[in-house]
Amino acid sequence: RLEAVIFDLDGVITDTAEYHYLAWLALADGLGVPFSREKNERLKGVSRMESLDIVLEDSGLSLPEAEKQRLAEQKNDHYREMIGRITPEDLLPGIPELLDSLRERGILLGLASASLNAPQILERLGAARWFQAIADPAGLRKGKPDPEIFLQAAELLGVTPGHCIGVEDAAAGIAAIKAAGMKAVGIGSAAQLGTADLLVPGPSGLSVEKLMELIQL
Ligand code: B16
Ligand code: MG
Repeated sequence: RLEAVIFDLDGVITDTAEYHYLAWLALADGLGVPFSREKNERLKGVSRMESLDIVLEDSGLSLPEAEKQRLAEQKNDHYREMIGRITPEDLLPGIPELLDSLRERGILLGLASASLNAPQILERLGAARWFQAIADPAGLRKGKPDPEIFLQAAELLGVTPGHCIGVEDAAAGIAAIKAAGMKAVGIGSAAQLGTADLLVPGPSGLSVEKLMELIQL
């Protein structure tokens, strides 16, 4: 029986993935480092500092830690400027209906976002009211693809992973969900998320019925 659905935020509930891309692109341009949408795929679900390492990996630059912190902060300031304009209109199509109907069935909702900005984004979206638990990425030992963040969300909800579904737009996130022993729903394309148990192009392709079918215990 399905007891809980644990959602990723960026790219699943709202399209902040695009703002992350624009902020990293601006940073890379400023440094004269090549950056592409293809490379950006690898940053999805990955923490800020790890993302910076990926952005810099082929640059030949070897920067001191303090400089890397400064660059990460610069990217985050730019990103926060963009997310400051988010409104409830920025919930992805299908999300309000899906979250409402899951809650009507008594299914618990959790958030497993690697973003330290997630609480502010939820607030701006008016989406905090749907969630019974929000995992805290700041205290994690390992990020996605490690299952830790999904397991933490399940624990906070008081449910066992076998009764949970995770929803993700990132390859690292799908790997994390599977490693947690949950069913994985991918939002995106088979090229990136081929290992998901159910794949849809966007959240409007999901329904409570489709999700419940994934767990028939
Ligand atoms: P921040 P998610 C992730 O959020 C993003 O996908 C990833 O691109 C970003 O680097 C990470 O959050 C950290 O975000 O810089 O805001 O702390 O997809 O796990 O909701
Ligand atoms: Mg994501």
